[in-house]
Amino acid sequence: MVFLAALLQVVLMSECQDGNDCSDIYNSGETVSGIYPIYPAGDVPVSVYCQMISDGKDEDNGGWTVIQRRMDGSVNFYRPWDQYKRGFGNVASEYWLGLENMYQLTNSRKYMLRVDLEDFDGNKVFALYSSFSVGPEADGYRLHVSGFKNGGAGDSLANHNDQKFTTLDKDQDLYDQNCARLYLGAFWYKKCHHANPNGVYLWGDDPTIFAIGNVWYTWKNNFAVVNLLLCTLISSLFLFFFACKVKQPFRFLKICI
Ligand SMILES: [Ca+2]
Repeated sequence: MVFLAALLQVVLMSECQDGNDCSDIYNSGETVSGIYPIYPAGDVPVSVYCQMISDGKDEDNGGWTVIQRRMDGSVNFYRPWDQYKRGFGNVASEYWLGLENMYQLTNSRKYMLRVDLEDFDGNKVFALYSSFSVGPEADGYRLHVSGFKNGGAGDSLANHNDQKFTTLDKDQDLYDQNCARLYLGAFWYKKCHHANPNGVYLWGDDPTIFAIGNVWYTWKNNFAVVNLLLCTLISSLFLFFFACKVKQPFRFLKICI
């Protein structure tokens, strides 16, 4: 009886509480994409865009938490450390969820990461990583990403694995200058990047500009293949989504390596 009462309490609590992330919200019956509150740290709500997929392949279906998105150049992403830590932008359009929120989420559950990319001609590709986590601030919010599967984009994050996060005012990269200042973004730079999704929104191709745009180095560079919808999950309950819908041309040059 005591056991049943405890079980009932757990069930009632799970039904009454909002989810820690979009997968919880999806599993509670909300299957419409939109803005929802999530609780990365368990108490303080954070607004986020949930990409809900219920009519795709089994591996795509679920609630995906968008942690970064570029889509119209409406938000300036060249910002200092405290803003990348806390998060900024507009959850209805372009935003960064915040490193602390990413740490809190990925510290408590196992997540996969999906990077969706689209160019100005409407070509869409993605990269999928079966494991994604961000370390604590004390360790520079270090990136841990592995288990790459190609959705046509190629693997431009391997170069960034195990790197600390660098912003214009906090240089934690391995280059002798500040990569964020050199390439007008903020990221888990190494020396400096193969991917620069927080770079400048360029609105079109400009061959005179080098590496400051939303670069995904491996796309269309003989590394990318087909398998556009390939996607596997660790668990249907724990999905993670890194929407980087970068509607601008990509640069295919290796930088500072
Ligand atoms: Ca440096």
